[in-house]
Amino acid sequence: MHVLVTGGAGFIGSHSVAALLADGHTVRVLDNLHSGQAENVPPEAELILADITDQVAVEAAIQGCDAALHLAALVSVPQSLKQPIETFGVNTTGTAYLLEAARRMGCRRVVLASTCAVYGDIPGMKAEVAPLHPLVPYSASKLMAEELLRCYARSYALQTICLRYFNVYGPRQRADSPYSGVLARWCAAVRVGQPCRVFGDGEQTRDFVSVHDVARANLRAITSAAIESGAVYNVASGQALSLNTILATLRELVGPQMTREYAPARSGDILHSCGDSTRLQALGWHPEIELATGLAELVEI
Ligand code: UD2
Repeated sequence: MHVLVTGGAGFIGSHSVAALLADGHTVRVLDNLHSGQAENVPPEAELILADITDQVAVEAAIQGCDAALHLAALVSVPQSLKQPIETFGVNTTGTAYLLEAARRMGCRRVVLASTCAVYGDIPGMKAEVAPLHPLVPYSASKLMAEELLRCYARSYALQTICLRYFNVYGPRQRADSPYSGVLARWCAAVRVGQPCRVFGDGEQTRDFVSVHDVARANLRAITSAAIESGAVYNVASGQALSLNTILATLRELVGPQMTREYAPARSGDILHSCGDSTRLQALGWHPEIELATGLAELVEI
């Protein structure tokens, strides 16, 4: 297949590009390098430097592609509270441009990177049928993007699939911004002898899923004939771990030089998040990497 990966120079994108290439597909990347890096893109893939909100560029990029994996997005919860319009512009309008380009150019399938943040803070394990309760502009922007995919699946001959990732971590996740993911920030802090900063009391839980597992889920969503168009699938480990528990694991890995400091909780923060990925597992995908293994890989880098 010929596959377009938007955001393919980024964290999840570059791992997904590698997985697609290894499976024998031809890959084109569209990325504005806002948070991605050109050196993340394997030389076998074509890199187009453009913004997802550049309608003309998106249409040109998708030409000749059988499928698109749509990862280009602003992914930070706190950033979305400060910059809601930018978040809606990139995450929702950008998705509209991609879908329309896919329809016009005869691309057959679009896979969206959505998020468990659409479930909000309602307690309990989240299956795809759980009530939706987006709390912040980021989650609303992704839920609207999902609605656009469902609309295109119903209205046109386009297969669309939404993957709701839980907390993704792994190599190449940026650590250099206040908006970066927590495990990337902590591993970076450990490397330079700084304390790991915990927002809140550290008892909030997250379902951390390795980027390697996510890349395999993306590959499956792009290539599987059994996957249901118009549907949504959780991509989760199924295990909720508190930040304090993860810090204890990190300390076991790196030793007593790891220190921590507590700071006030972030506004918009969900307390507990854990996903049920039974639907995706029925298609043969399983989370394979335990958090301790994934953390060990991260601290070695
Ligand atoms: C992550 C994703 C988001 C979305 C969501 C779904 C990132 C950057 N964001 O948001 O796109 O998919 O998951 O749930 O990947 N924290 C600290 N110290 C730090 C940074 C964070 O204690 O230095 C806390 C933070 O307050 C939160 C938890 O760690 O309770 C996770 O924060 P995050 O920014 O890694 O991810 P989250 O869940 O806000």
